[in-house]
Amino acid sequence: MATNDFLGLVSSIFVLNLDLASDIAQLVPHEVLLKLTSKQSMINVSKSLSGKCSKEDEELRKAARIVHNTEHHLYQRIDQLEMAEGCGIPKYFGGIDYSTVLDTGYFLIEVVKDVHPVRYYDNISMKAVSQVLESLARLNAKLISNRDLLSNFNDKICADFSANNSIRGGYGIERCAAGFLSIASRYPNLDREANLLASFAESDYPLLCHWDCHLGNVLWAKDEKSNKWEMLKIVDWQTVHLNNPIIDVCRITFSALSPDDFGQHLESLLHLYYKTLSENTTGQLPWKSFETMRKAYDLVFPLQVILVGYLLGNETFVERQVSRLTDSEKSKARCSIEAKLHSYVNYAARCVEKYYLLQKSTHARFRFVNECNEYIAGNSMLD
Ligand SMILES: *[C@@H]1O[C@H](CO)[C@@H](O)[C@H](O)[C@H]1NC(C)=O
Ligand SMILES: *[C@@H]1O[C@H](CO)[C@@H](O)[C@H](O)[C@H]1NC(C)=O
Ligand SMILES: *[C@@H]1O[C@H](CO)[C@@H](O)[C@H](O)[C@H]1NC(C)=O
Ligand SMILES: *[C@@H]1O[C@H](CO)[C@@H](O)[C@H](O)[C@H]1NC(C)=O
Ligand SMILES: CC(=O)N[C@H]1CO[C@H](CO)[C@@H](O)[C@@H]1O
Repeated sequence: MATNDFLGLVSSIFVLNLDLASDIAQLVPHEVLLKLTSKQSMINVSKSLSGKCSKEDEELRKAARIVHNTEHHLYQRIDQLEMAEGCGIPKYFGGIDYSTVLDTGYFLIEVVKDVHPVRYYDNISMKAVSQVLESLARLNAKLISNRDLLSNFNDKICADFSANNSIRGGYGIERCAAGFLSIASRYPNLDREANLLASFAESDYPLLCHWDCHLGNVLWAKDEKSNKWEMLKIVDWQTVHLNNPIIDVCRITFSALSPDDFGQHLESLLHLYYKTLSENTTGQLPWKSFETMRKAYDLVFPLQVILVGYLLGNETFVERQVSRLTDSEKSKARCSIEAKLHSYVNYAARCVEKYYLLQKSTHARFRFVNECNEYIAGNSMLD
């Protein structure tokens, strides 16, 4: 992972080779991955995106602290509970958070080998995507079995993130809900639909949600000869918090699968997720039945597409995705991205039509999606 392909936007990532005395060498790994986040890198990224540093240093330091600590604490806690295995989470070896030092925090996790760099034009196989769904389901199955653990997670890992999520405009459901309520107040004729969306898809109780579980935040292996994909680890847990876990299911299925696989295999993937979750826990699931979960997927899907999908319609974003390719590969990759965008905007529009619009006219459907896009574009939190 020591290549530029994996350099984080805000964090710096290094592979360290530890040269240790032989008695210690048995206890710690030879190689570790160091992920380091500093106040200054946060400021630099903010400047490079907006052309200026619009926020106060203090606020950026706070934001850096929160996102960094959130991920750090997740790895630490999962490791203490010996939950890394089977849940696709890298093993944790140590680190220091921002409570100890003011400007920089770091942590050490396992080095993952043979990672295949992915971009949005890649189609990850069904099998590899099902490994991600199983991992996410196992993680939450353990937390459902032990509700004390779940509240512990909330207090120890996500507390700052959840409580201070106004820093970048908030995340997930709360932000969406606020967004739709604001649509309702701005466009009285969309009042009913927007209010429906604001209260959308609540699960009976929230579980751990990665929130940014798109194909790029999963490390994959690919055997070029056999074209076999495999999930290695799920990374970049900076935005983990308690929320509707179906958000992760939406995000990974729509970003990673080819449009064909999405169309053909979505149902069986959702069944697999539900089965893994229900058969690995003794507690009560957040949904009454598979059908309730299935509906939650369709309710959450359009919002995920509105929040994330519009990136694929952005030329700058798409060109950045294809920049490493040769000219002939580029046009194929652009088509591949467009095909994905087309497939999930279409699915999202059908969900909107099915669940949110009383008036099932095409005009109403597109007006609604446009209104949402307009709102999100004006308040974008996705830098
Ligand atoms: C931030 O940017 C400055 C100047 O562009 C550079 O010297 C410095 O190394 C950067 N720091 C980090 C942590 O990225
Ligand atoms: C991904 O799959 C779609 C069909 O579902 C195909 O059109 C596209 O070319 C594929 N992309 C790549 C990079 O193979
Ligand atoms: C969880 O459930 C699946 C599907 O029912 C099963 O195959 C698996 O062995 C169970 N245990 C774990 C740890 O995934
Ligand atoms: C596309 O993204 C770039 C970079 O984030 C941004 O500057 C630009 O305004 C976006 N274009 C549109 C049409 O939203
Ligand atoms: C870094 C930071 O500002 N953390 C705050 C997040 O919110 C909690 C609860 O409101 C505060 O106690 C933390 O200080």
